[in-house]
Amino acid sequence: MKVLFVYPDINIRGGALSYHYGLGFLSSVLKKGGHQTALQYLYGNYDPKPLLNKIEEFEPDLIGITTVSFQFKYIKRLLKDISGYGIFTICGGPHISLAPYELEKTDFLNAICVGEGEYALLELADALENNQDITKIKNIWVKKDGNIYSNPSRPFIEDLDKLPFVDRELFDFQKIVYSDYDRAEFMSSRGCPYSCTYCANSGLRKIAEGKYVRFRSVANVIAEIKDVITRYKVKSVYLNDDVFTINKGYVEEFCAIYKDEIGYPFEINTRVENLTLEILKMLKDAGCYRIAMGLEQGDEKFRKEVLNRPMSNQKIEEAFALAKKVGLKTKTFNIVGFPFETAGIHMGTVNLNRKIQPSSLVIYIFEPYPGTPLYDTCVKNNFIEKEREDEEFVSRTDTILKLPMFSRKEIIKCYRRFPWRVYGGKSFKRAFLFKLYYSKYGEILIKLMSPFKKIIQKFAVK
Ligand code: B12
Ligand code: SF4
Repeated sequence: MKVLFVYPDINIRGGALSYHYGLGFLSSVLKKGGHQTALQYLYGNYDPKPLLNKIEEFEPDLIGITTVSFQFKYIKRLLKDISGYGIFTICGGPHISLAPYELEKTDFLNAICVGEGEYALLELADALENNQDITKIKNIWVKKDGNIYSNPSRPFIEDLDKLPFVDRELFDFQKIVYSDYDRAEFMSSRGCPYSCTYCANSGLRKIAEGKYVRFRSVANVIAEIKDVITRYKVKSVYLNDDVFTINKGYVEEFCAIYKDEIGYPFEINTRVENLTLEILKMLKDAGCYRIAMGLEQGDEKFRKEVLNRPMSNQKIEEAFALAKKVGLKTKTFNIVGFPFETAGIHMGTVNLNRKIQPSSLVIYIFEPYPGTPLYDTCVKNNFIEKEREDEEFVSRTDTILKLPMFSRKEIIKCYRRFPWRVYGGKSFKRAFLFKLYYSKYGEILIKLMSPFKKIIQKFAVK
């Protein structure tokens, strides 16, 4: 059977193309099962034409679309635009897994996958190909003759090593690497042990039985990195796990083997609670050049009570100081525009970043994801402006919330001024470049400057 995957990445901020591990896994498993796969990557402004052309050319029997909440408004339009072909459609991914009620409400959508899709989609493709019953496949919900067949979930995949490596060929992977400073991305785990109220992990962990946080074996990850760096031109590696350092023994084993067998500079995501001088030294010694940590909000009480992130400011400062001590670059992730936040509370985020002086930072405007506690808070308090939900704007640069305590205008102002407030008077080049990046014209500038972005990045975060 021919399966066409769709990766909608519409109106997303930044100049890099991205790989999608979820689709990569699905494609590998389907190919192994004897099916053919192809991809339509939709980037930039909404435009269904490339997808329509791909359908004409590939003639798929099944169309599988991956969903994040922000893209779902475009997905509904796409489903309508391709409905004339009468091809079986299925959506999967974090949004639909946490908002399965969309199946009933969405026209031209035949099925959804709740949770992990590898074995479920394979069973569906096999069943469709052989004209068998498709209404009893675990993780797959089907809409048929006006009925919804909602099936139970299968347990989380226990042994990730049993899965094939992701299908990098499904994408133009070399182009993705080039667009991301010659960096190739990998994931050594699935799941996160924490439950921050704004994050999809808080809901995803509940949708199936079994162990949620799982790591692949170090040998399996190293073998994949070796395979990728041999086949593609890559200069550095990004381990994009939610939290790479959960297990000290794993980090130790990984660093020892990585240093010997790979040796490329690499970057990870981590949490301040996991960081000790010992772990940081191991990472540095193995070639890690930067660690990225979610700071998200700098007011300790707010962070604990509203976001369920109980780490203290002191712990955050210590972790960043230790990282600097061992010579690692740092990056903070920050959010503005949470429910119950005010411009004054947001200044806590500014002040903490100002103290830490990370090598680089990311700020975005809060987006409520269905299926998370903070989304429910927004609904309960009537904070979501329903009429603005389908409005077109670049993701995370605007808000659909109407907060009595923090106006939309103020949120956008705080978002744009953030880098200057953090770096102003401390690091002129960072203040200037990040200010440009987050300015009103940032999106256009990113596009114009993309041929020079490697030079700019070097200059900005050195
Ligand atoms: C790596 C990552 C990225 C990378 C790569 C993109 C990607 N999705 O792979 C980058 C940096 C580019 C990125 C960008 C964004 N991300 Co992101 N990202 C992640 C992260 C950390 C890991 C994703 C992953 O690889 N998981 C492992 C794979 C195996 O799981 P999976 O992708 O969910 O796929 C499985 C199932 O969902 C299912 N499935 C998925 N798609 C489909 C399709 C079909 C047809 C079927 C049958 C099944 C199926 O089967 C897959 C295999 O089991 C997650 C957090 C997380 N822990 O999941 C956030 C996460 C997915 N990102 C999120 C967001 C919001 C974004 C952005 C919108 C941010 C922005 N504004 O720029 C963009 C959107 C990009 C896009 N168009 O999808 C949110 C989504 C929440 C939501 N409800 O919308 C998450 C969950 C983090 C969070 N804060 O909660 N992201
Ligand atoms: S630590 Fe990060 S990935 Fe884990 S639940 Fe919190 S925000 Fe999500």
